[in-house]
Amino acid sequence: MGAMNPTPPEKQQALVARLTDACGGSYSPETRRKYYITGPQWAAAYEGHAIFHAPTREPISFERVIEEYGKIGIGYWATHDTDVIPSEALGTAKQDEIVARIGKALADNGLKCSMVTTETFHHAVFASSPASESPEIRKYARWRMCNTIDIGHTLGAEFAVYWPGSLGYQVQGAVEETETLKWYAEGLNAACEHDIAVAAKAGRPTLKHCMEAKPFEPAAEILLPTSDAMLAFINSGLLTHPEMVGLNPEYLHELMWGGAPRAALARALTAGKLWHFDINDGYRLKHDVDIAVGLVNPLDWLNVLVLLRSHGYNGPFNLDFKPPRTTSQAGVFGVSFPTAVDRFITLWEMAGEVMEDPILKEAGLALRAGSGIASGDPKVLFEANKELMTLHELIGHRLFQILIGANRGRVYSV
Ligand code: GLO
Ligand code: MG
Ligand code: MG
Repeated sequence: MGAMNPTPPEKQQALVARLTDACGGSYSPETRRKYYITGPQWAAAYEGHAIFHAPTREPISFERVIEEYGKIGIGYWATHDTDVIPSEALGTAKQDEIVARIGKALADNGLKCSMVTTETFHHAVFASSPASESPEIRKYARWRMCNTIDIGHTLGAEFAVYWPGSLGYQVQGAVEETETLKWYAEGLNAACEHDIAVAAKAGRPTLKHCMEAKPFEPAAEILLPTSDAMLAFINSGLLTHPEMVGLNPEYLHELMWGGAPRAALARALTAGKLWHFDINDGYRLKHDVDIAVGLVNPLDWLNVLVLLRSHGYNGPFNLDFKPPRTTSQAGVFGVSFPTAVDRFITLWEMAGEVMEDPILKEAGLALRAGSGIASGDPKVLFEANKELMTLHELIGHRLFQILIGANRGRVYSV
C-alpha cells in the first residue's frame, strides 16, 4: 500500500463515511426496521469508561439516541431506569416529565419501547447487591423494580430484563447463598405481582420478565452465573409466578465461562424460556468486552441464527454491545450501529440460505435416515454408519463456504 497524506481532523469524518460507503452491503432503514432489533440507550450512550479507562466520548441525551436510531432504522429502544432518570428523580414528578419526553421522542421518530430494566448495580446503595442482607435495601430494590414496571407500561414495553449486576460476592463466606437467592426471588415476585395489578388496570398484557446471567465481573462469585442456573432458579419453587419469568441470555455471557452459546440457547428453547436475546460477540474466558455481533465468531453466529430461525424465535435481538473506545461519537451512529445491524441481517439471511442449501439438506436427511441395517452388534452398527458420519466434517466445510460466499462461486485469486 502506498503512503497517504495525513488526514486533518476536519476531514476524518468524511474519510470514515467514504470508506463506510465503499464497503457497500448496507440495508435500507426500512429493511432494518422489519426485524425486531432493539437498541439500548446505554449502548449508544456508553462513554468509553471502565475501571481502568477514562471516557472517550461525551454524554448524550436520549432524544439524540432515539433520533439516531430512527435514522439508522433501529425500530425499538430499551433503557435502564437510571439511564434516563437520575436516581434522585425516580418516582417524582420529574420522572413523569422525563417519561413523557421519552414517549414524545419515540413517537416523533417512529420507534417503540421494547424493554425496560432496573439498574441494580451502579448506585452505591447496591454495593452488596439488590438482595443485600439489609431489609431496607431490599425494600428499596423492590420499589425500584416496581417503579420500572410502571415506566414500562407507560411506554408500552413488552419486556422487563433483570441483570442483577452484582448478585454475588468477592469474599469467601460473606454471603449465605440460599438466603440471598430467596431474597432475590422476593424481588422478582414483587415485580411480577405489581405487574399483574398495573397491567390489569391499564388493560395491557403483563410484561415478560427475563433474567440475564453473567458468570463473573464485577463480582467474583456469582449465585446465578449462567442461563442454566437461572432456569433452575425459575423452577426452584421460590417464584410465585414462574410462568411470567423467562430468560434473556446474552451471547457473550455464555461464551465468557467457556460454554457454547448455541447449546445454552437450545436448552432455553427446550424449556420454552428463550424470550429475549442480547446479541454481541467476544472471547471465551475473558472479560465482558461486548464487541458488536459477528466481529469475532461469525461462523458460530451463523449457527446460532440457524438454530433460532429453525425454531421460529420471534423475540427481540438486543444490540447489547459497547462501541469501542476508539470509535468517536459520530462513529457510534455512522459505523458501530449500522454495521452491527447489517451484519446481523446478513447472518440472518445466510442462516436462511443454510436452511435451504441442497447439500446441507441432503446430508442432514441422510444422517437422520441412518444405514437401514439393524444389529445388536456395535461393531456391525459402526461399520454400517461410518461412511455416513464423514458428513459431519463436510457439513462444517459447507457452512464455511456459505459464510465466505464460496457456495455462490466466490473464489480467491490473490
Ligand atoms: C452487562 C449486561 C447489561 C444488561 C442490562 C440489561 O453486562 O449485559 O448490559 O444487559 O443491564 O438488564
Ligand atoms: Mg446484556
Ligand atoms: Mg455483556
